[in-house]
Amino acid sequence: MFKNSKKAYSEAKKYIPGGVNSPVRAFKSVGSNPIFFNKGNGSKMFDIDGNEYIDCVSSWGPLIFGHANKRIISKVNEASSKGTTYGASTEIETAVAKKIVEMVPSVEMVRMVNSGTEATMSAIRLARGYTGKEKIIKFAGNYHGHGDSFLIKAGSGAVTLGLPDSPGVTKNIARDTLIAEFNDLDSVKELFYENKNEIAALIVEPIAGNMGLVKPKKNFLSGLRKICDYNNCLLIFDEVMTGFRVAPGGAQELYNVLPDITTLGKIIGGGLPVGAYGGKVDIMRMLAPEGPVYQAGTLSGNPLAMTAGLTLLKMLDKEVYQKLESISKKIEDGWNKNIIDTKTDAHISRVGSMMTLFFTKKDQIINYKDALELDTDKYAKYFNLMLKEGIYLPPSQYECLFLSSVISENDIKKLILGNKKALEKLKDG
Ligand code: KE4
Repeated sequence: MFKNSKKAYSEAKKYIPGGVNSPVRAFKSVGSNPIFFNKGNGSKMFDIDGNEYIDCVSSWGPLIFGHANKRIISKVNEASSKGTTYGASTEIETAVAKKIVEMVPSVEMVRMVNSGTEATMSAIRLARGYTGKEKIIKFAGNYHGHGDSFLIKAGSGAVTLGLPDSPGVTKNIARDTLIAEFNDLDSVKELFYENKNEIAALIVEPIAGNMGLVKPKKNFLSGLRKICDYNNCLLIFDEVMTGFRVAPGGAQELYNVLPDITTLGKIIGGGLPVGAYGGKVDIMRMLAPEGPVYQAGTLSGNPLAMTAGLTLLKMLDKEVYQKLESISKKIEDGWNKNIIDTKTDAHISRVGSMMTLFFTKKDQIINYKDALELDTDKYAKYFNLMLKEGIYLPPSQYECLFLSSVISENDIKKLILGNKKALEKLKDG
């Protein structure tokens, strides 16, 4: 089933550390070798052994319209025929910035970068420059990319690889990053109490997606807003995954809580490398060349990536979100029925088209401690059983499914049947 992928993997390992350009792709936490893909079309992905899969990962979020969307591809082809980069300004960068300002409630100005990590790293530097303070708060189990300040109990790849603190992060950096408990406002208050007037920013995934999908408890996000206001600290929403995914204006629109800075990525690149961070004018004006906080990037605002992103953002009308909700709810309902019928110790957590099936006896996962008790061995078996059903899930229990708007009724039937067969086989051990 995976002969060519196996060969490709051993070749890749000769030249690329671990044979992959991002750790989660190595499939370490699901105990198998990575699959190599070479084609996507709509809701399907095809590997180099010719196997076809219904894609439930959407490249970790960007592909809300599925693979090789005709409109996006033709616009990018048209743009690339005029060149790939100018290293100078283009009008399409302004058009994307304007669109983001229109769509994201708290964003008045925005700077483009090339990845989510660049966005979060830059947002933290901006917050420190704006407030003159040095410490930051993040939450155990939240992942904000691989910037040094965040690899302190990262909740994505690092947890999956069982490496909460990465070697190479200096103790001075670690010292300026304080860790709070997601969904626990008291843990936040305590840090502010112990570090009076030293905290520049609190960064949070408003809907946590790197412990699997963990929703904010009622009043958690509004509570963070109040605590930050009281302590003169900037509130940063890391919406790299939730931005444009759970609503046109992201989680901040869904929960009606406005951060001071928002980080974005994935969907705004339409599958090409893009990140962005934005916020209030007086904060953003601190950025060079207008202000003293330095940040730059050779390919920031790249015309091809901007073309893909703008084309996609313009397609995000309310029908798309209605479609995403109906597709996602049908899958959730079908899988919940299977969980009951097969008496599996599992439950589903979902916001819009982001979803996780947790293997656990607990009836809810509310923070990192809960997440660390998940049955990751069972998830690994489930992942491989679903592969055999032609269903591609995230290769880690600590990740979310990202469903696309092009999943068909027939795909939904296959997803429900495949899940039932996989859960039944899990029961048989
Ligand atoms: P990138 O640097 O990978 O573009 O974005 C970093 C990032 C920032 N913030 C959040 C909330 C994120 O989830 C991410 C990256 N997401 C992971 C998936 N959970 C990327 C997958 C990977 O590491 O290969």
